[in-house]
Amino acid sequence: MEEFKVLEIKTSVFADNNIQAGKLREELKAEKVFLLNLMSSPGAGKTTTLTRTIEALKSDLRIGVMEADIDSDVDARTIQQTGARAIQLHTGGMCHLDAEMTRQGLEGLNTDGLDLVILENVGNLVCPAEFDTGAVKNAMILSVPEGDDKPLKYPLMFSICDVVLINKVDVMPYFNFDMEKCKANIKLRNPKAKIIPISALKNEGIREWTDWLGNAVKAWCE
Ligand SMILES: Nc1nc2c(ncn2[C@@H]2O[C@H](COP(=O)(O)OP(=O)(O)OP(=O)(O)O)[C@@H](O)[C@H]2O)c(=O)[nH]1
Ligand SMILES: [Mg+2]
Repeated sequence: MEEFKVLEIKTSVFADNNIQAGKLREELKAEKVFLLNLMSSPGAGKTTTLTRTIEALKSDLRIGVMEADIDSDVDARTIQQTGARAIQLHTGGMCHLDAEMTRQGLEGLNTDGLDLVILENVGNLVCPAEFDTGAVKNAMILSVPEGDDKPLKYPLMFSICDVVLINKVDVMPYFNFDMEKCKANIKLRNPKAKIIPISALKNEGIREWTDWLGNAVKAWCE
């Protein structure tokens, strides 16, 4: 199997990240490549969910993954085992990616022949929400052990996401987590957000998520 690259990416020299992000989206549209920005706090289940997502979609879509972390290459190694094209991005201590860093990652990954690229952003509920990466859609994972009040505490993150996956529903009996309250808290921040409860570990709820993602990719690439 092909070895993946580890790329040190540098923060933007451009003053206006929003302009760079808009340009990147236009280029992705022209190339018919769909970029998903996946965010969560550390350990909510991004890599596990990505593994399930690739398993479900790899017969229909050619998929690449950019694993962004401050250090290590464990996530790219995990993703590479699925057969998807993978790259590990090191952010030089930054807790988020901006559009220029995302562009560097896409160049390092090489998007030729890909339909879907997923960026696993740095685990954090604050900084990644503040920077448009140029992605077509934003998704986030909130996991049950984090608590149903997180949409109230981290409003920006919930307000910018098109989809919120509520992961680790298999451990709900062990936590004081009220699913209906959590959904209401998300809707308070973002009435349009699609909310999908899943267990990435048990492979539950993944079909609804991958149907949503597959349809979004098709609509973008038409
Ligand atoms: N019980 C349970 N555990 C899960 C589930 N999904 C992930 N985990 C576990 O949660 C831990 C973290 O999962 P990862 O997929 O590495 O989470 P991550 O968000 O990629 O973590 P970082 O990249 O470090 O931020 C691992 O021990 C997983 O096995 C789930 O649905 N249920
Ligand atoms: Mg991970």
